[in-house]
Amino acid sequence: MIIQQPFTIAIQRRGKLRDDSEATLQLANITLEEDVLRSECENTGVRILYVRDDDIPEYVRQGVADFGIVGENVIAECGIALRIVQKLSFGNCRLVIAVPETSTIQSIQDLAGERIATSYPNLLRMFLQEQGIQASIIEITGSVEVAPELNLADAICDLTQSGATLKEHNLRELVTLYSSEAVLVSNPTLPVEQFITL
Ligand code: PRT
Ligand code: ZN
Repeated sequence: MIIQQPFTIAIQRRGKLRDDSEATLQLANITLEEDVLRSECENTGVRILYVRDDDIPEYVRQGVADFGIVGENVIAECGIALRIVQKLSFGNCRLVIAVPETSTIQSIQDLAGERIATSYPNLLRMFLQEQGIQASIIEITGSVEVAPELNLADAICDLTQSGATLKEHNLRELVTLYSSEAVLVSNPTLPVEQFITL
């Protein structure tokens, strides 16, 4: 990425995307600071906002940030229309439905009438609708993988990368709903080429 004029970019403050986001920006000579909410890079004049990943689409939609780096899964779930400027080849993961290893649920049709815990209710609802399956969506914000153990749900719909977490909780994958990676996004009205050349 070559910078044509300074801009504001929102990235994840802490979490799985932080290090790779930093490495991506470093390639454009943009340096980050630790444990701050915002900073301005001396080399380039680029302003950085350090936020929760879930808030990045809204920052970009509102124009508070010109660009953002976020998982496609977050954009798809919130439904905000953003331009994908570049796929970044990190943060790869899949949104899957998984069930306890001992469950009698063997196919997606067997999910009919069952309870599925997730932090991705919109993507799950769309998938179930497409498949013509009626199931209850139990919306929770974290630790989705323990929901079956607690008898809160019969299945989960959650992100997985290595699969280790599913295995730890004796869960087996039934189906992949969505494959995701981190992307550089902008507001659809932003004249991207005035700010950067890829
Ligand atoms: O605080 P903030 O809201 O910013 O962070 P967060 O906790 O919501 O997000 P974070 O840092 O966990 O993830 C940020 C983004 O990284 C996600 O939106 C995805 O785009 C991407 N990503 C890539 C992942 C994973 N891989 C991943 N493995 N997000 C979450 N996971 C979870 C997974 O659900 C499991 O619980 O990490 C755990 C380990 O996964 P396994 O399969 O490797 O065991
Ligand atoms: Zn988040």
